[in-house]
Amino acid sequence: MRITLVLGDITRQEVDAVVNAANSSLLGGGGVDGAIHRRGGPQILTECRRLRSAQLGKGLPTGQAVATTAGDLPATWVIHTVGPVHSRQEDRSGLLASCYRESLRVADELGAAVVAFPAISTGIYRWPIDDAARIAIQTICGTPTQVAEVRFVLFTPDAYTAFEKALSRHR
Ligand code: AR6
Repeated sequence: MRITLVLGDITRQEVDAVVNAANSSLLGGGGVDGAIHRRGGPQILTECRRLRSAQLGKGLPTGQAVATTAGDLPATWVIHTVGPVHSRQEDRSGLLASCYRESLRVADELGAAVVAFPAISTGIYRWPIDDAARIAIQTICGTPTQVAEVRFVLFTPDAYTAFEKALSRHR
């Protein structure tokens, strides 16, 4: 599997699947989630509502992932995952790792070859970027998958640099 880094907007990526840094409600929010629903159009929310009324009555638990259509995005699917809110009292890194692992598992189920990830939990959920980048890279590299390319789409130069560093440490 190839890992690539891009500085840019995840909603512009022509990939098989884009991962959404969602919340448990699956009904939208700010950050990546807001951008995906805005640019992807109402079809994504319709499918999220359907999931909520079917198997996800209590919402999507933190660390898990589920797929919907990508609506008007230049991708085929959106894989929604719920990152943990960062805490200084409690180590939630297992849940952050789980987001990456579970998203890859769903990507494999879909047959997605190229998958774009944001830096999950590093915005509204306040996870320090260097630590989040380390967890993301270690988990992706340590998870067996059929996905051919994982593309990290970083929104700021700082996030890009953090992922570059994490990747070079790992290689
Ligand atoms: N493309 C790529 N990365 C982006 C984009 C974009 N268009 N927009 C922001 N980022 P966040 P979280 C970066 O807040 O921390 C929502 O309300 C951003 O700079 O989107 O997991 C959900 O509904 C940051 O580095 O996700 C949840 O309630 C990273 O993406 C909550 O926010 C993640 O920031 C989830 O918070």
